[in-house]
Order: sequence, then structure tokens, then C-alpha cells
Amino acid sequence: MTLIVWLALVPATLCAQQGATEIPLKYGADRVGKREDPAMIKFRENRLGAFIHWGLYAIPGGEWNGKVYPGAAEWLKSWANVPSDEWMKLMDQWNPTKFDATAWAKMAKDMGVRYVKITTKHHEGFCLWPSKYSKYTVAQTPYKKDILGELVKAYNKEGIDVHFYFSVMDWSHPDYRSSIKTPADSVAFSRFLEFTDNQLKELATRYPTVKDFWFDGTWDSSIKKNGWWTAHVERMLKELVLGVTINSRLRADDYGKRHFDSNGRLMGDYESAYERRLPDPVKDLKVTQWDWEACMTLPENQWGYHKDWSLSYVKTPIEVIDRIVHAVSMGGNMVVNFGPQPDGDFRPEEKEMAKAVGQWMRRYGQAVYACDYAGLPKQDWGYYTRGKEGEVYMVVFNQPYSRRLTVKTPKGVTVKKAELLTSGEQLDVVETARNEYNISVPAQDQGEPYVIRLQMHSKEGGKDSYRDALT
Ligand code: JFZ
Repeated sequence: MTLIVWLALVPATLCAQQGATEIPLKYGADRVGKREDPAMIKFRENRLGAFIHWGLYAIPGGEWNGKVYPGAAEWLKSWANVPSDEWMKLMDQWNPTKFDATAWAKMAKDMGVRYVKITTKHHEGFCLWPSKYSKYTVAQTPYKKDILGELVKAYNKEGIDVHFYFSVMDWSHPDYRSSIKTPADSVAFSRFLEFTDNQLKELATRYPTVKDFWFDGTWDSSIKKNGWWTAHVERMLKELVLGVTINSRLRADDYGKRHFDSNGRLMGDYESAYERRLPDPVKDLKVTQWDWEACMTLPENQWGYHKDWSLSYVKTPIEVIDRIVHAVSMGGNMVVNFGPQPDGDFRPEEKEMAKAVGQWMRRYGQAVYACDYAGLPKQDWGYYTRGKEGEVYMVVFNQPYSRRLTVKTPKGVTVKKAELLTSGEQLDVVETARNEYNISVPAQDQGEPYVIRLQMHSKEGGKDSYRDALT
């Protein structure tokens, strides 16, 4: 067995429990290994999601008092040092007349996303639902309507799961503290945690079809030092919403250790630290041991709407598709971000990307949805994925001049057949060395990344005619 395949088979238990010293934890991981209940399996099989970052920051779109800030638009309040009362005056301009939840849901469906993560409240503190615990909500704007409620209904109608993004850090709440320096801070912060509990309970009960809470803004020392609270929130939401999934970014253990507890075990249900980057397909295979979800932006780092996208490189649809398949090939999900305009419409670049990704997913989605790490060593032409029936897909992004695609298999595994997914065209399979094959590229240029379905066979203890080099 190759090292790679062996690694994939090592249960997480072994790694976590290695070494004699187990640190006793009250607020560490409450599970070893992956969750395998239907809700978690659904989360995993969805594989492709969309992110929606929408809040007051969409209105200035990165510009304050005539100055354009190149940083992330949803952080403008912080870049330009805008006090909360001034920032919240933007609420008077919140009137997205072109907002059409049904059209948003149709766009998501056409793109092939199986779930959408919506910013219910970002760091600024403005709520997309009429929270009774805050005066900074959609209900207090000229638009008045419950944006979140409309979206949940419209997405669910299309069969798309809804996940809630929620920032614990709240720049507009007077009781929020980034660190606790005095007894008064401590009193204020416990009021803040109670407020946060109330908002979360409100979200979970107003929108009971929510499938996931994705926490953010949990890196401040005030939260890290209250690991008990992060464990409590996870438990509370799981009691309120059957099967709900929670990202690792929420959690801190007894010692303030985040994502993974002091014994190295993942907290929450899936790892969520791969943001705007992905694990290396050769060096980082450890990620195949747990569930994880990455998220990405089209420009280098813009989540909310920014009026000037010329300030950084903008990824092409093929680069987006590459990242989606890259994530799935290592057992992860990918979430592609949208920052809707203040009028409720999407910018043309995002519409085009959604369309292109959707077209590709309709042809090749079989190699993405419900697929997983295939256990084969990465090759230069692209990524392998493995379907639910154990079938192996080659997703080819780099077409070689040799017109031959190298496949290397573990000991005892042979390649029997290769066919183009779209047409069923049979491709030549030539054994070139021990556990090495060449697959011919399709006769015609496909003009886009394409998928080959492999039929493999594994035989035990087979003898071969190859001779090892003497060294
Ligand atoms: C956060 C937010 O600050 C940002 O505005 C956006 O919502 C994004 C999805 O999440 O930014 C982060 C959070 C975590 C890391 C980096 C940026 N991280 O873990 O590397």
C-alpha cells in the first residue's frame, strides 16, 4: 500500500490518542472522527455552496468621505474609523428595490450550489432579520421587510439548504469587549454573551429549517477566554435544531485553543480555517481525516460589495471550478462568495461566473456532488475524486502535449477501463510500468476541463513481471 492510501486509512482516533498524556478538558471536542448522521452526510454530499455577504457596507462599497479603501469592503467601518452612530445612519439608505429572493434562488439553483451561507449579522452589527434584541435591523430601514426570512423561503423552495453566517464580534454593541481588563468589562461582556444567546435562539426558532451555523469574529481574547460559552452555544443550537452543523471557528477549549482542542481533536463538526487558500494536495492529506469547508472570493479579498474591482486580480470561472474540484478531491466543501449590490442585484462579473460554473456543473457535477478523496497520488493533469459507488473520476484541467495522462495506482490495483464522462468515448489505457498507466486524452479537444471515469480493479497479492532497480 502506498503511504498516501495508508494515511487515508489511519483512523483519527489513532492520531488523537497517540502519546500517553491526555489533557483533561471540559470544553474540548465532544467527538472523535467524523459525524456520520444523515444531516452531516447531507452537508458533506452538498459539496458546493454559495456565500452571501450583504449588509450596510454594500452602500458605501469601500468608499468613505471621498476616499476609496482597497481593503475588504465589509471592514470599511474599521478602515475609516467610522463611529457606530454615524455608520448606522446608512440604515436610512437601505432600500434594495431590485431585491428579488426568488431570482436569487433561481440563480443559485442554476449555478448548481446545494446550499447558501447568508450573513445574518456581520461585524458591523446590522441584522438582516428583524431581531427584537437590536435596533439595528432591516425592520428599522425604509425597506422594512425581513430579508433573511424571504431568502430562507425562496432557497428552500428550490431545494437549497440555508446556512447562517453569524459574527459574534459586534462593533455596534456597547457591551462588546475584545479583551476583559476590568470587573466592569466582565459584567458588560456577560451581558453581551446573553444578548448573543438570545439572538441565536431567535434565529434558530424563527427559521427552523436552518441547517448550519457558521460562526465568525471569535478570535478576540474575550471569547477565547470563555471557551465554556462556545461549547454552550454549540450544545444550545443542537438542542434547538435537530441535526444542525457548526463550524470549528466558533470554538475555543478550556485553554483558549481554537478549532482543534489541546488534545488535537477537531471541535465543532467541520474545520473552517481554509479561507482564500486550500490545502496542498500532496503535503496536507491529513485534512481527509475530518470534514472541512473552504470559502473563496472572486477578487483577492472582497466579501462585501466593493465598487472598484480593478484594485485586485479577479478569478476566472475556470479558476473557480478548479478550486471547487481541488477541495472535493481532498474531502472538503467549497463555498463561492457573492457580495450583492446595495440595490439588491448582483454585479455582472458574479452573474457570469455563476452561469459558467452552473454550465460546467450540469455536465460534470457527477464528479463533484457526493464525491470524496480518491486515495490516489496527485498528478499534474488535475484532480481525482471518488464517487459514492467507489467509482474514480479524473477531472482534467491541464491538457498535456503528450496526449497521455499518467495514473499511478496502489499495489494490487489495476486500471481496466477509461471513458469520457460526457460521451462515453472509450480512451486507451496502457500499462507503462508497475502500477503506472497512460490514459489517452479524448480524440477531440474538449475546450474545457473534462472528466474521465475510470474502472479499476483490485486484486490481492498479485505477482507482476517488473524488476526493481538495484541501488
Ligand atoms: C472573516 C471576516 O472578517 C471577513 O469579513 C469575511 O466575513 C470572512 C468570511 O471571515 O475573516 C477572516 C476570518 C478568519 C480568517 C481570516 C479572515 N482566518 O481564520 O484565517
